[in-house]
Amino acid sequence: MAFIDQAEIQVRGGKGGDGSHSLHRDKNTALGGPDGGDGGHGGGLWLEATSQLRTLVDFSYLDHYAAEDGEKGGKNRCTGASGRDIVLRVPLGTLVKDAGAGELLGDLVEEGQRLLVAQGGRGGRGNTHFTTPVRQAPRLSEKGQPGEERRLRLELKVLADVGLVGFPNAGKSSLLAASTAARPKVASYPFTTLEPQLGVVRVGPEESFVLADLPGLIEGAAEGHGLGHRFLRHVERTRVILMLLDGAGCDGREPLEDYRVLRQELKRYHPGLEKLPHLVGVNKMDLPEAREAWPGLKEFFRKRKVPALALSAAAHQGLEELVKKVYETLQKSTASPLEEEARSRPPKVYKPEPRFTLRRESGGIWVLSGKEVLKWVAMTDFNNEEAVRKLRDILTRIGAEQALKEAGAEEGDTIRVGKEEFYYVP
Ligand SMILES: Nc1nc2c(ncn2[C@@H]2O[C@H](COP(=O)(O)OP(=O)(O)OP(=O)(O)O)[C@@H](O)[C@H]2O)c(=O)[nH]1
Ligand SMILES: [Mg+2]
Repeated sequence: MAFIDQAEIQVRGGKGGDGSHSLHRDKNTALGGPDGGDGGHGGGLWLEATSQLRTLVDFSYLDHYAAEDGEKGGKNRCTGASGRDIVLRVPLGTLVKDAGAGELLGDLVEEGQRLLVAQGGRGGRGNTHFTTPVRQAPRLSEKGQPGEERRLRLELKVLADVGLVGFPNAGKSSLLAASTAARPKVASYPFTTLEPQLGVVRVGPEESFVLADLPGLIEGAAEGHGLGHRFLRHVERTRVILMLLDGAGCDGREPLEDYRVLRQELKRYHPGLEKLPHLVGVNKMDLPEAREAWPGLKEFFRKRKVPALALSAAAHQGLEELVKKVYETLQKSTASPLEEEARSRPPKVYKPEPRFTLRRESGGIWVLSGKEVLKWVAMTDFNNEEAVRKLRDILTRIGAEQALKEAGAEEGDTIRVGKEEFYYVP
């Protein structure tokens, strides 16, 4: 199955059911009162985190999701049935953003954690609510409110404590296989690993950490070479980076040059990433070339105070020590500094929206707009005079009527709100 770690989807809550404007009739009462019930509420659309999924691939086939609409209200004050909620399952570690504004809506990191991403619309009220001394036999009822609708951007950042970074063929997957129960594919060609692989490293009876084996990086990953940078997003959540170098320089590599390039690519991907605590593992010590190179490498890293260890993933040498050292480093670093940085960013300042806006189109049509106005219009049943009258009351109350007058609207002018058009009557 393909590994997909980002997706965009359109979500919509269910529409609220329309209120009923039924009038009660029976043989014993000459004139019945209003008995129209409320519409049911629309269902909500939720996301839920589960460890059973590893990718966002399901969302690449279908990109529109809607919860169930509420049912219409009925006679005898019967409330319509509420629409069912829909729960979309996403892998643990999914960040949910508004695709437009980019605002972070939630970060689903715990099993079963839920986030409501599109609220269902409120059911319209039936005419029983509108009995007033003046409206003796009201025909007035509301339409259901539309469900909330938005475009979401989902980004998966796997949850791992330690990210394993290195050139292709350095032996990252071999190390994951040697130190965890995971069984990633190991092969002598570059880019064997095409998607992040996770494994749990047991350090002691109670101690463990999650290691992520990431696809190989090469120079120019920032410009899209090799598999590019895109898997580095998964390192952003890790607290420690383990850089694995091929000590034997197979494929004509030079370990120190690899180290330099890896650091550079991390930094190019996300300035600050190169400052995450990191350790170096020099692999393939079962080969004489690696053993020969080791003293020089050891000295190089000692001078720079970078913890470096020699190992052989194939021969299972030096693994215990490496695991211990990684665990120690992990314990010293509490949270990913990059995550912290993201959290401490000042929240965006939102300007309160005006209750409506008014403009005039070229054909002389007045266009009234704004969330609130659109909502009321959507809830109005235009075949129902009472409902239209109520809408007028509302437009007057929020000042739209006044604004039209001041702008010079004249009787008979067309006013457009959303898809509806009506005549202006002062
Ligand atoms: N001699 C020796 N060979 C090793 C060692 N570790 C890995 N290899 C070999 O190196 C090759 C690449 O190993 P992988 O574990 O697939 O390397 P990788 O870093 O995951 O590679 P990509 O997924 O392509 O980025 C394979 O042929 C392994 O058998 C080691 O400690 N010693
Ligand atoms: Mg691999």
